[in-house]
Amino acid sequence: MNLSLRCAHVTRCAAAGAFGALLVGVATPARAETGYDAWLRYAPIPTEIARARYTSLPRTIVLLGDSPVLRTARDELARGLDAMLSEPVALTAAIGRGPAIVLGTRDRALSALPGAGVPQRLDVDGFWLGTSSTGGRRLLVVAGQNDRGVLSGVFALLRRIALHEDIAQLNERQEPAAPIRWVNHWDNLDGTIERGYAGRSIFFENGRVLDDLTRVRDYGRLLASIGINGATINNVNANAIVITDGFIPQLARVAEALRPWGIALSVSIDFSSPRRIGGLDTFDPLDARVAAFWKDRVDALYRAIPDLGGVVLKADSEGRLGPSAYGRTHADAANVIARALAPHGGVIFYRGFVYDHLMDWRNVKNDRARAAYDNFKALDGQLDSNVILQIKHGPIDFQVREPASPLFGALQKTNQAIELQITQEYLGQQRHVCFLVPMWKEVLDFDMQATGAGTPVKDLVSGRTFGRPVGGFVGVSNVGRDTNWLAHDLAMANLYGFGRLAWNPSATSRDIATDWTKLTFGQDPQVVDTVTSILLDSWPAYERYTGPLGAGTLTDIIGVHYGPGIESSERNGWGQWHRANGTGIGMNRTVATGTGFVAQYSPPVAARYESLASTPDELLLFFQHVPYTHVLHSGKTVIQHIYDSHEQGAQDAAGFVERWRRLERLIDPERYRGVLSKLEYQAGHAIVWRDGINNWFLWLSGIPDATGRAGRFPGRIEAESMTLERFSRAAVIPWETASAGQAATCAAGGSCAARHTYQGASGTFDVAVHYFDENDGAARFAFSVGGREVDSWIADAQLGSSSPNGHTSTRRTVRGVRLAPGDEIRVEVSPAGSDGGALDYIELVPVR
Ligand code: GCV
Repeated sequence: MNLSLRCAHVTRCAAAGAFGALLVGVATPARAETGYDAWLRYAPIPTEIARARYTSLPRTIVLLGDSPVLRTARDELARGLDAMLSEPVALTAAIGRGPAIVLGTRDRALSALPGAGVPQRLDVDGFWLGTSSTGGRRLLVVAGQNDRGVLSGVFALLRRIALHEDIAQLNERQEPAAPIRWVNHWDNLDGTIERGYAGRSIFFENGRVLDDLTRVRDYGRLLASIGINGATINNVNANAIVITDGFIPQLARVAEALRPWGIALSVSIDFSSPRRIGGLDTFDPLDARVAAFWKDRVDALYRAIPDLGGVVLKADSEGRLGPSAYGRTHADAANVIARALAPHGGVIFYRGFVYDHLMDWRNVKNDRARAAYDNFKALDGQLDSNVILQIKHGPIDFQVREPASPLFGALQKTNQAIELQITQEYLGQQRHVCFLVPMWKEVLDFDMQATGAGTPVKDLVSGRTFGRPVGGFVGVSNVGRDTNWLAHDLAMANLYGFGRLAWNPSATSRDIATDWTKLTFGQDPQVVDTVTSILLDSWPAYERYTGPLGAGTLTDIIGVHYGPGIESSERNGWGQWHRANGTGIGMNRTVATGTGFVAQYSPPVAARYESLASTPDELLLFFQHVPYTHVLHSGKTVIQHIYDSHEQGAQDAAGFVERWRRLERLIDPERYRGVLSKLEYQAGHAIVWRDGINNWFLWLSGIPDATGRAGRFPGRIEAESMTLERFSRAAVIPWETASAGQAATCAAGGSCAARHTYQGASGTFDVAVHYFDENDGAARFAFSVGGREVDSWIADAQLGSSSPNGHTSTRRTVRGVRLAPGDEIRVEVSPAGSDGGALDYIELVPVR
């Protein structure tokens, strides 16, 4: 340990010496609550709790051994204790006579403290937290199976303290469910992120690794605190350059930033690299020159990064080149690279996300859901032992609800990892709150009945069921440069939850949500109840207003995957079909009359999905095509369920705003306001979804809503029916994403205005102004009543599109507007850039 350096980084240095104590309070910059520290805020513990629970906690940390990860563990513990308990701690390298917290690997702890109860065995990365009074001293021991285990143990201890738990009598042994707990990033070398919604890459810019890797180190800290042990930093749609001699030193810098946190770096590779960067005329995996190329590149990677985790490969999918170019199998492709990695102890994640995106949609027997199984089932047993098949959790692509991929249950001699998407690509893109842990758990807990009952997905992927040497969990985590990492403070619960589940997939959604809330927002019971319940209600709400009954997320699947775009799924080769027509909806995937996908499940599971009677309502349209009048187990018809669900979902989203508002004085103003504006936006966009989908099904089915709500909008005044100054009327595409299919657009230059003279009874109203916030400019909107401007705003959001449609459709509510007969309501729009400042409607909602 370089003591002079250490002193430079601490706020108080009282004593130093070879084995002497160094009293430190590790500097914790006082930060505003920006969300940057996420769940590692280490908020000060109230004095009465600190006195009651932590007075006897030793203030000396003894580190047995030395390594970058062990030093990180010691420093993190010092940092956390100093921040939470406001007392400096002493750091030493030897156990003295006084009380101490002892950190070390199990082997070292066992030999230094033979009677302390350290377990003889621990699984890889596991740890033990225990208290002992060996030799009359009070000791708290954090023993790890390895250095990473020590670090995880330290974070577990800090979490207990941050949660105000009693730690007087610790005897806790924890081992992760699986050796693979990795994140993937879809970052491009130019700094953009595919499906990233929180700013540019924290790793890359302009074709290089960023000079300042502070954020990477801080991200490593977040990941380590939840037990993640690997990170792939570049897009699976990989740039071949990453493994060139010119680029590898840059990767090494990222590896260096992550190493102290016990996170192994890995890279996505391009299968055609031998041809693109290797000077060969082929990338045929069975060509000896290609094998030599991979060996050369992998050796070069390991020379620079000896602890590289491995590589990730997307091949023969969505236009990426793969072994099919030479008539070779995926096993040929995976194994040629696996053999180059094996001498270094590296692994290759071969993605199971292989499908034909140019499928003939007219053939009703075609089915994208079949692809993963059809491509890989026959290869079971042919993949080398350091190949891991990385399988998306459902058979399509991270839709709002999918059944578990049948491939999980079909492989007995292949290592697997489940791929979960933390990034909310189809689930609101971190503008909508959608806590994904309950959705993931449905899949992880699902019993595939691979060899009879008792083979849940979580045991298959961890390798437990069939005794595979390696397996686990991969989360696609597209954090960005936004201060709070994922743009929405509540979205961080998904990153946290992924780590907790990868460590222990049996943890409950409620426990994860509660812990995250307490760590992120504090312990006030009202805050904890409210935030936890919003999280737990959020996925069901999102499902209700976007795609109930297993039809998929009814979004624009050939665009940005965000707002409604129901017909975009149909009549193209991408295969996310819902097959809605005038009489019914759903993909018939049965064996008897459909695509036969159901047969990919084990017989008992297949039997459940084959029969209309036993298919659960929530997955009905994934497996069956039914008439709109089909009666669900709930007793409702399918069409009425669609109408009701969308009404309910929009109400749920509105309810989140009301629930959050009650926390105003209980949460710091920065995060309170940040989340509030996101929730208000979400409530407006949920209405866009509700109206788009209900109008579309009302039109297509011709069956009215029994409650009379679908298609009826009391208080709504269409922009195109207002008195328009310089506005033009324009059709919106797709039609269902604008009220009455049209908008008033201000493309004429200068300002445009829409006027309406109120003729109803006097009263107070919340007035919703519904407009389109396009990417390509920043239109100014002003709302006036009787010549007085009541509200104004700039529409400058980045919603993924520069046209009026379901992505850009946005609602602004002007609250508490007094209206009397004859009052003129005026919306004025001043476009800037090419944003046409389109207005859809205003809606008057009486305030009771
Ligand atoms: C990185 C979906 C996404 C793509 C993604 C792909 C994949 O198709 O929309 O952005 O590509 O999945 O997982 O490879």
